[in-house]
Amino acid sequence: MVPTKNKQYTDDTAMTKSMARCLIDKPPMDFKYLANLFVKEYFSEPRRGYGQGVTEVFHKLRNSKFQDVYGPAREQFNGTGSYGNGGAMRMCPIPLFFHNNYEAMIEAATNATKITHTHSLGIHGALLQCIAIHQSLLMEPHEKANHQLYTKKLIEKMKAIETDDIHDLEDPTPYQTQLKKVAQLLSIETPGKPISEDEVVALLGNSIAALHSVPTGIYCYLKAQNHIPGIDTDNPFRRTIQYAISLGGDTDTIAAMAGSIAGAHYGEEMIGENLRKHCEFVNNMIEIADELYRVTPKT
Ligand code: 8NA
Ligand code: MG
Ligand code: MG
Ligand code: MG
Repeated sequence: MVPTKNKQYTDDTAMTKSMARCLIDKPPMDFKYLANLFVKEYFSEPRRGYGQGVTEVFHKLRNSKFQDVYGPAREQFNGTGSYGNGGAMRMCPIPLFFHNNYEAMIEAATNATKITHTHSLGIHGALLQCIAIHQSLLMEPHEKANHQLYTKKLIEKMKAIETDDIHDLEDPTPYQTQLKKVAQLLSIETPGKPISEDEVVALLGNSIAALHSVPTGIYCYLKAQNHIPGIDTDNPFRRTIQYAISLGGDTDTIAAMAGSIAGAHYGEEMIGENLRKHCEFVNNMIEIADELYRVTPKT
C-alpha cells in the first residue's frame, strides 16, 4: 500500500487547538491562560502560516509577560486593531462548549478574539462565525435547509451585535449587508442558471479580511447543502470544503470556517475516512474534541 502524505495544518488549526485546550483546562475560560497557549504554540512552531500582524502580538505578549492580554492587539495597525479573519477561524470550540448559554458564549467569543483582534470588523466577524456554528448545531433540520430562514436568523442576531458607532465605515452594519447578499445569491440561483465562482467572489469576497470571508464561508455551507455542478460527491460536508476551496483566495481559512459550520450540522459521521487520513494531527484532534465534549455542560 502506498503511504498517504499528510496535508499539514496551518495557524487556523494551531489556534483552534489552543481554544479547545483552554476550555478543557480552565472551564468556563481563562483568557490570560488562552493568550499563554497561543504564544506557546506559536513559538514552538512559528512556521504554520500565521498573519504578519498576529506574530507581532505574540512577541509583545511574551515580552510584557502577559500583563495586559488585550493591550498588544489594541496597538495593531496604528491603534485600529486587526480586521483579519484570525479571530473567526479559530472559533469552533466556543459555540460547542457554550451551546446552552448564548450570553456567555458571546462574551467568551468576544474576549477570546480580542487577544489578537480588536477592530470591530475582526470581533464581529468572529461573533458571526460563532453564532453560525451555534445555529447549525441547534436548529431543526428543516430550518437549516431553509436558507432564507437561516440567514434571517443570523441577521436578527447581528442586529444586537452591530451596535458600535464605527465612524470610519460608510455602512454601520456591514455584516448584515453581507448576509443580505448571501440570501440574495442563494435565492436567485436556479439549476438552469448557476452562479459562477467569480460572481460569488465579486459580491462576497475571499480575502483575509473577516468581512470578506466569514459571510463567504456561511454561503459555502448553505449552498453545499445541495448538489453543486462540477463537485462530484454525495457527501455535503466534503462538498462544503471542496466548494470553499474552489473560490480561491484565503482557501485554508474559508474552508476551515465553512467546514466548522458544516461539521456542527452533520456531525462526525459525515467526515469520511479518505479526508481524515490526509490530515496531519487528526487523531490528536479527535482526542481533544472528546476531552472538550467531556467537560461541556450537558443540560
Ligand atoms: P493578522 O491579524 O495579521 O491580519 C492579517 C492581515 O490583514 C494583516 O497582516 C494585514 O495585512 C491585514 N490587516 C488586518 N487588519 C488591518 C488593519 N486594521 N489595517 C490594515 N491592514 C490590516 O492575521 P489573522 O490572524 O487575522 O490571519 C488572517 C489570515 O492570515 C488567515 O487566513 C491566516 O491563515 C493567515 N494567512 C493567510 C494567507 C492568505 O490568504 N494568503 C496566507 C498565510 C497566512
Ligand atoms: Mg491558515
Ligand atoms: Mg489571529
Ligand atoms: Mg488562511
